[in-house]
Amino acid sequence: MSNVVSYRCQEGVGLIVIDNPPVNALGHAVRQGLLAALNEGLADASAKALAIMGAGRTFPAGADIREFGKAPRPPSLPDVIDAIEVSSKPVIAAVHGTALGGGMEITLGCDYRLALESAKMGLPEVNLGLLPGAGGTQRLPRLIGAKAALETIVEGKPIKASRLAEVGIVDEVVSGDLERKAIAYAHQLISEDAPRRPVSALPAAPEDADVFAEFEAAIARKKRGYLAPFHCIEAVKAATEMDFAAGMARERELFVELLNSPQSAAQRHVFFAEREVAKVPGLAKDTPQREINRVAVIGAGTMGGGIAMNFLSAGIPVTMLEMHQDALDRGVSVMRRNYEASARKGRLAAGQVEANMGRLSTTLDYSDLAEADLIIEAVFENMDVKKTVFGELDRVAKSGAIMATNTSTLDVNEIAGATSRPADVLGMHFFSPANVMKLLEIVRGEQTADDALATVMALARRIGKVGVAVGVCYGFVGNRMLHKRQSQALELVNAGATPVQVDRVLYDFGLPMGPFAMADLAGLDVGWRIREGLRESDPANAPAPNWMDALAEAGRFGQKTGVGVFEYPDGGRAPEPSETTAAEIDKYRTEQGITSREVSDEEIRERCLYVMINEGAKILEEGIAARPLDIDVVWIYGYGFPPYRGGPMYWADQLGLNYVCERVKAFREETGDPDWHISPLLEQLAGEGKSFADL
Ligand code: T1G
Repeated sequence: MSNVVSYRCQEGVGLIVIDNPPVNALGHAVRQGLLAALNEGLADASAKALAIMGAGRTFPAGADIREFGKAPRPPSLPDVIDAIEVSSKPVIAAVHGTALGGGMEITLGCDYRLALESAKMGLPEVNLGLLPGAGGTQRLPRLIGAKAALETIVEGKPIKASRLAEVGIVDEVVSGDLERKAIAYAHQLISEDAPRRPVSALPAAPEDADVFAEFEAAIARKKRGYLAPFHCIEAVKAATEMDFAAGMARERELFVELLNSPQSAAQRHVFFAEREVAKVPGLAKDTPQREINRVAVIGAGTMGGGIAMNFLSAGIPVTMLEMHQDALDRGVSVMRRNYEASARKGRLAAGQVEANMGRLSTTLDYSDLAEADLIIEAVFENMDVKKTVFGELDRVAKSGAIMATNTSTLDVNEIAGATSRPADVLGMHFFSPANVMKLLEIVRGEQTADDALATVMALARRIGKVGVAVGVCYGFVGNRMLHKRQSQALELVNAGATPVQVDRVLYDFGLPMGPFAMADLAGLDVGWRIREGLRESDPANAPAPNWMDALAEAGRFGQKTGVGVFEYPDGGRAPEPSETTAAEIDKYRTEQGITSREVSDEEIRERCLYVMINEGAKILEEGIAARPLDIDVVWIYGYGFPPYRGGPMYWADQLGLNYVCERVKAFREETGDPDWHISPLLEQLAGEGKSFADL
C-alpha cells in the first residue's frame, strides 16, 4: 500500500484519498498509489462506486512542478486519468481547496464532480509556460465548449465552485463534511443507476475557426512574447478538429515543446522564486511575530490611500491621519471611487465597498494613532518632513508598534535615528498604484529587530503582496537598478537615438513600457524637482540640467499635462512623438557639442539591460539583496520584467556571464561612464565560468 494514497470502502463506496502534503502534488509516488488504489477499488466487490479525494488542505493542486526537467517516470498522469475514465465502476471526484492543473484534469477523467462551496478549480499551467498536459485541452472543450475552455486554459485563473456548477464542470456544490456528502452522492448515483459519463466520449463541438482567430487577436498584446498561451489555443483547436486520441497526441506534442522551452524553465524559476523570497536568509523560520490587528497610515494622498486600501481589503482596520480636513476628505473619496470602480468590474463582491470603507477611520490628531500595531507614513519625500513625522510617532505610538516609512529613496537608518526605538523602524516601499502592484520592498534598517521584519514579511502575504527583504541604499533594489537604466536611456538619446526607438526596443524585449513612456507616466516633474533640489543643496555633485529638465521646466510633465517626452492627444495614454521634444534634444546636443550618430537597437538593449545586471551584481556584493532571485522577483512584480525571461539575473545567466562581463567592459571603454565600472562579483563569476544561480 502506498503511503501517499489510501483506499478504504465506506458504506459501499471505495474512498481513494491522496495524502501528499502540502498540496497533494501528483508526483511519481502519488501516481503509482492512485493507480494501485483504483485497481484495489475495482477489485473490491463491496465497492459499488469510487470517490477520489485529497487529504489536508486541498484536492491535488497539480503535477509536481519539481519533477519537470527530470526523466519522466511511469505511470504518466494521462495514463492514470485514462485508467480512471475506463474503470468499470462510476468514479466521483470530491473537491475541496484548489484542484488545479493535473488535479482538475483528474476530475475531468471522473464521471461526476462534487465540490465544496469554498472550492476552486483551474488550469494554471500557462503561468508556468506550459499547457494542461493530462487531457485538459481535450476534455474541457468537450465538457463546456471550446470558447469557454479557451478562457479557462489561456487565462489560467481559478474558478469558484458556484461558477463551475453554472458552466457544467461540477455537478453538485455541497457544504459541510465532504466525505459524508461524497458517500451520499455516490449512493444517489448508484440508486439511480446513473450512467457512466466519460468526457472523452463527448463530441467536441466544432467551433468555427473565427473563435480561435478572434481569441488569439484578443490576447495578442497582453500575451505578446509568450509561447504557452498560443500553444494552448492550438491544443484546444485540435480538440475541435480531431478525434480524442489524435487530439491527445497533439496535446502531448505541444506540451513537450513547451516543457523543453527556455520560457517554461524561466517561468518555473519565477514560481519558486516568488515563494523563496519569503524565506529571508538569516531570519529564523520560527521568529516570533507581533500581532497586527490595527494599522495607521499617515498621508491620504495617492500612495497613502492606495496603501490603506491593501489593509482595508484584507479586513484590517485602518486609521488615516492627515494635516488638513480637505486633504483627508479628498483621499477618502478617491479610495471609495477606486473600490466602486472595482465593484463595477465585478472584482469586488456586493457590499464589499461598504465593508472595506467601514473599516476606515480618519483623524487630524496624532494621538489617535496610539493603539495602532503598525504605522506607515506616506508623506512628502523629504528627509526633514519624514524625521518630524517619526519624532511625533515616537511620542505617541504604543510600545511594540512597528513604524514604517514608504520612502522610495531616503535613508531608512537616518529616519530610524529620529526615534528612540530604531529596532521598531523599517521601510515598506509600495509601488504605485499601491493597491494594485504586488511588489513590496521591505527595507531592513541596521537596527530593525528580527521580529519586526518577520512580522512585516508575513503581513505582506496577508495583504496579497510579494514581500522582498532589501537593505538600505539609494533606491534599494528596484529603483537603484531603474535609475541606472534611465541614465543609459538618456545617454543613448543624447548620442543620437530617439525616445521612440529606445522605448520600442525595451517594449519589444517584453517590458510593459519603455523608459520615456515610464517617465511621462511617473511625471517628469518628479525627477526634475529632485535634481533641482540636489543642485541647490549639493551643486558640486548634482547632475547637470538635461533636455528632460528643460521639458519639465516648460511645464511638460508628461501624461498629467498631456505633453512630456511624448504627446498624449485628447488626454489619451498612447504616446506620440513630439516635435518640441526633438527640438529640445537637438538644442541640448548642440549646447553639449554632441554630433548625433546612428544608435543600433542592439546597443540600446544591451546598454539599458546590462547596466541593470551590473548594478544587480553590486547590490548582491553589498548585501542589499540576499540572493539573485530576490532581484528577479523585485523586477518581475515591481516593473513588469517579462516572466518568460525569469528576471534580470536569471536572464543574465541564460546569456552567459562571460558575454555580459565582456560587454560591460566594452561599454566602460566606449563611454567612460562610471556606471559601467564592472562589478567585481560579476567579473569573478564570469572568470570562474559560473552563474548567479551558483551563489
Ligand atoms: N508542485 C510542487 N510544489 C508545489 C506545487 C506543485 N504543483 N504547488 C505548490 N507547491 C509548493 C510550494 O512551492 C510551497 O513549497 C508549498 O507547496 C505551498 O505552496 C500535467 C503539467 C496550490 C494555490 O500551477 O498555485 O499540473 O515553499 O506557498 O499560497 O497538466 O501553491 O513551502 O517549500 O504556493 O497556499 C499546475 C501551483 C502544475 C499550482 C497554494 N498547478 N501552486 O498556494 O501555498 S503543472 C499549479 C499554487 C500541471 C498538468 C500540469 C499554490 C496553491 P514551500 P504555496 P499557497
